[in-house]
Parts: sequence; C-alpha cells; structure tokens
Amino acid sequence: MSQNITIGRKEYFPGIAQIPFEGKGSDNPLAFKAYDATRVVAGKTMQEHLRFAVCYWHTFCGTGADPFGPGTRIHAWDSDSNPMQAAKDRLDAAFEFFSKLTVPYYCFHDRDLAPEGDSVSESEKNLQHIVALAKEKQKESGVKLLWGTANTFSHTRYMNGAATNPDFNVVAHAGAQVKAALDATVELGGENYVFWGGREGYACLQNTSTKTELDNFARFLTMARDYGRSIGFKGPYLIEPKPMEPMYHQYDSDAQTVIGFLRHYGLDKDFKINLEANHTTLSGHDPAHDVQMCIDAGMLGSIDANRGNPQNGWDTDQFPTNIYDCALAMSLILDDGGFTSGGLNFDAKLRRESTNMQDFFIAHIGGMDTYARGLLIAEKIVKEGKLAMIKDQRYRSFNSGEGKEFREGKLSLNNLREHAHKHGEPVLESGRQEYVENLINDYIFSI
Ligand code: XUL
Ligand code: CO
Repeated sequence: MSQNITIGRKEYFPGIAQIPFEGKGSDNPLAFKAYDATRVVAGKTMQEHLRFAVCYWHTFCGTGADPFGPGTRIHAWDSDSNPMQAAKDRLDAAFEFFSKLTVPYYCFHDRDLAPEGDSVSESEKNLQHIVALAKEKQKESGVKLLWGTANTFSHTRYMNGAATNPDFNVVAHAGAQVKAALDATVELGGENYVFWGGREGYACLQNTSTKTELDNFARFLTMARDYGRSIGFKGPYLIEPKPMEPMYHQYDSDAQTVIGFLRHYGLDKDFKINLEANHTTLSGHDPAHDVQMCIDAGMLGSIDANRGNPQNGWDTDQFPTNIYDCALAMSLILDDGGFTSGGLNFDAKLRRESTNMQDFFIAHIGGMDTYARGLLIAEKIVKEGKLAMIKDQRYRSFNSGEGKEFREGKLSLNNLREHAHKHGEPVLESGRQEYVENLINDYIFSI
C-alpha cells in the first residue's frame, strides 16, 4: 500500500523511506517479509483484515523510563519547552511515522495528543487545537483513527480511581475528560471509543464499598454512551479488561467478568471488548481464551496486539512475535467473520535498551509480519476445516436422539437419570489434545 508520506516542519525519521514489501527471501530489517497490504487472503486484502494501528502513547510519549532510571530515548519532538509546541511536533513525528510504516490507523489518549491545562476549559482548548491539526494530517495522509480514549489514571486526582472514585468531585473530573475525549474521537471519525479501567479497582476491601463503586461505574458508562450517541458517535464503546496493575484488584479483570458486568447493567448492546493479549495472560488465560469468550458473546470489538513475558508475569507490553498464539487467535477471528470496527493496535513498547530510531520501525514491522503470517495460517486452518470437523465430531451426541432433545431444553433431570440408567457406563473417548496442538504447528510449517 502506498500512502502519502507526511513530513511536518522537520523530518523526524530521516534516512527511512516508506517501508516496502520485499517478501520471504529479504534480509532487509526495514521491509515487510509477510505483510503485503494488497494481497488478497480469504476474500479481503491483508490491510482490510488486519486493520493495524500504532498507539500514540508508547511510541511517541514513552521514553523507556522505569522505576530504576530515566528514559533512554530523548525524542527530538519533545525538545520544545512549550508543551503545546511539543504536542504539535509530536503530531508531525507521529504522522510521518504512520505514513512511512504504511499503517492505516492510530489510537490515542487525550493527554497523549495535548497537554492538560490549568483548568477544565484550558485542557479542552488544548485538545481541540491539536485535534484540528490532526484532522488535517489524517486528510493529507489517509491515516484514520481506530479509537480514542481518555487517560483518567495518570493525574494524582485519580489515585483512587476515576468513575469508581469514592469522591464525586473526582468522578465529575473524569466525566469532563471523557466528554472532551468523545468530542475529539467523533471529530476525527474514530471508529471505536475505548475505556481501559486504569485505576478502576481497589487495593483494600476494608475501606472500599465495591457495590457503590461498580454501580457508579455503570452509571458513568451509561452517561458516556448517551452523550456519545447524542453527538453522533455510531461505533461501539469498548471496555479493555485487565486483572491487575496498577490496582491490586481491577473491576474489569478479564473478558468473562466484563461480559457479565455489561449484561448485568444493560450495557451489552452498545459495548464490546477491546482485548489485550498481555492483559489476558496476566489474568491467567491463553490469549485465545478471551478471544473465544468475546466471540461466543458476540462482543469482540478490537485487540491490543502485544505479548507479555511468561517468566515474570508483568505487563511488559512487548511486540508480538509468537506465531502460534497469533495464528490461533487469527483463526478464531477469521472463522467469526473478521474484524468489523476493530483492528490490531500495537499497544506495545520498545525495550528500554532499544535506542535506535530504526527500532521503532523494526518492532512494528515484526508485529505486522507476525500477524500477517498468522492470517495466512488462519486462512488454511479455516479453509481446510479439520479443527472444525474434530469439534463437530466431539459434540455429535447432541445432534440426535435424547442429546438433541437435551440441547433443545426438552428433558428433565429425571430424563437424564433414565438415560444414564438405560445406557450404562459411557465409552471413554479421547479429546486428542496432542493431535490438535500438533495440527497448528503443521499449518505453521506449511506456509
Ligand atoms: C494499559 C493499557 C492502556 C489502554 C488504553 O495497560 O493497555 O494503554 O490500552 O488506555
Ligand atoms: Co491496551
């Protein structure tokens, strides 16, 4: 795919041209080996299937700082001492990067785009100013907004949560911020709006009324939904589950918890889920587990594509490189008909030790190639239908006779007793787990 490269008043990634597709044999680290945007796979182009997005926060705001030391990447776009000028420079750098990478989407928090002001109205003005410039950049480059969100977790006022804060004055501030972020998302044609809980959780049950906080959370989300609809937002609202970090207990701990919460409060028609692979693994599940739970509930919205480190169990937000996990997830997504409004957002950050300008590109290229390979493998898995057949076969006892009647809700517990009594001990049947696990590897090696 070729996009217009947009360079602002200064080129921030000099010497790097638009990233080409060079294919399998290439050893150029600044070229795609598998992601060929216009290649048609299962009826759509790779670009249409994968809907890649770059996140603004890690890529343009993260410096590699950790609790033990400062950032190792001093960004040229951060050098102006005037925070609004720095925000404009960051915007230039971001759109130069998106268009050189040929990524079709980006995502932001309000505070990534524009700095917080001294008052609610100054913060709103700052954001509106940068949003107007971003709108021009989107037009010039063809890059679109996958989703917007509000950062209601960094400011000290949110130390006890935002929508779930015990103090109404803080809840009101969160409301002001979400209103402005929704305005910005609609103005920029965002296709989804995300709520990541941030500090929506608690650390100590002895000082927390979880019922009050959860009721308030649902009330807040309902107000945000209604406001968004009133200004013309038609896309889905997405909740991003995460079990811990920064809070000890987060209310949105995993996909099933969020699905239950949304249904309980009658929000399931407007809200879906934005899964993040590393959040799913933190909650003790394989990434594909939460994908399947969302698909079963009809609530798969979008994915923050990254991975954790299985050895330490932190939210390390590494770029995805695991073909097995990505192929499995893509096979579920493809089988479900693919993304509609959502996509694959690289909520991933460079390691603190990765300090070259090329590293920004190489990290994203690797993630895009991994998912592109995942898509090619998924196409084979879905087309050949071996796994689907194995599942059908495994549940065949529900297709006829009393098994079918059970599925249709026509049997009682007494009927089950009679069936068991009449048919005696069931024959053990293998789940064939090793076989199906090996099958994925066979598909991986076949592309
Ligand atoms: C934090 C995280 C966030 C959300 C957006 O772990 O994933 O960046 O994606 O607020
Ligand atoms: Co995320």
